[in-house]
Amino acid sequence: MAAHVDALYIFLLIVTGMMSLLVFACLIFFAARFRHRPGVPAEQIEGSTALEITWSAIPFLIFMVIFAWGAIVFFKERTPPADATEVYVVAKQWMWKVEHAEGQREINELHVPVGRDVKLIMTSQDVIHSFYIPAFRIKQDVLPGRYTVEWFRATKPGVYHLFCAEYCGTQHSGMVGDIVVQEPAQYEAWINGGSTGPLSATGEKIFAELGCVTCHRSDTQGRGPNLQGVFGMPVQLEDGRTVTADENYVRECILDPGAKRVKGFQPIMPTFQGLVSEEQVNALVAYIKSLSAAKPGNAGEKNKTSASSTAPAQPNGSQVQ
Ligand code: HEC
Ligand SMILES: [Cu+2]
Repeated sequence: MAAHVDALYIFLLIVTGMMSLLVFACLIFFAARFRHRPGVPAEQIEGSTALEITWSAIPFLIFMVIFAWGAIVFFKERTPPADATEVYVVAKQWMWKVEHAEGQREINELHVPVGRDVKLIMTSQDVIHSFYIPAFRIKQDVLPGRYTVEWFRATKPGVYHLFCAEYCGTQHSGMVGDIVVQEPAQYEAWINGGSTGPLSATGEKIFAELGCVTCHRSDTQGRGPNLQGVFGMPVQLEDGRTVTADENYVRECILDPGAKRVKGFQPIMPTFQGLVSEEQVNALVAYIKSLSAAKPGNAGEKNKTSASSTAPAQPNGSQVQ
């Protein structure tokens, strides 16, 4: 995004610079030209409709250009491509914890391959932080209690600064890190070295350990909905609303199930607030996502690891109930 943001910014600088020059040039010229001279008294000149329309219409058009251009850049920056590689980020006072779908974890470092779209799914364990990579011109607040996302595609290998850009306590200024952009081959070697297995597989384990499986079975006999193919699909709620099962929805189902009850089920799902860490929630989200073909981005490799036996039902994301 850097080139787009910079182009807009340079345009703003040129426009405001030229306006300043124009204002000062007129100021100096008029002050000299119409000054009070002995025998020639300064006179007040008032009113010119043509002039007023001109200096309203031209700035209006310039502002609309800035508005449209800014909106285009903004929506591009705010909309992660559907097939982006997903990376989970958990912020805490005062560090960045990163977890890749492949299972690699790192602290205050984020390894990414050059030329690939990367989507960060971020949350905080305590206060508000902000994930800021100046070189990529992206910054996004990281909030406790929900996910926020941002995305980028690194175009040049190298090491780039990561800063926390939201004052978050005593050692806020030390909450920094490195974005390590590698050539694809180097990155493959890194991502495959010494990992604990895919994040979705970790999630599957937690899903069993916490007893989620007792209610959420892969057939229709469970007391809770079958979660196959749910992710990315619309869900009908008890109160009549329809919501999309995205990361924030799954997260809320786990931590505050009362907030959105699925239609046609007893409200028996207990809250897991306080029982699971942010990392465990991320793993559960990754697992539930892996049960669905709706996300082309990671469905591929994850389905192979955790949902191969139940895969056939998925392509049209068949809805539960
Ligand atoms: C006691 C049974 C029970 C347990 C244990 C349970 N759930 Fe649920 N879950 C339900 C029921 C019933 C619903 C549907 C009603 C509702 O939304 O509360 C549901 C809904 C959900 C949904 C929304 C599904 C949809 O179709 O939109 C998700 C996601 C979910 N649960 C995940 C989990 C996870 C993860 C765990 C384990 C940490 C878990 N559940 C444990 C019973 C359970
Ligand atoms: Cu911070």
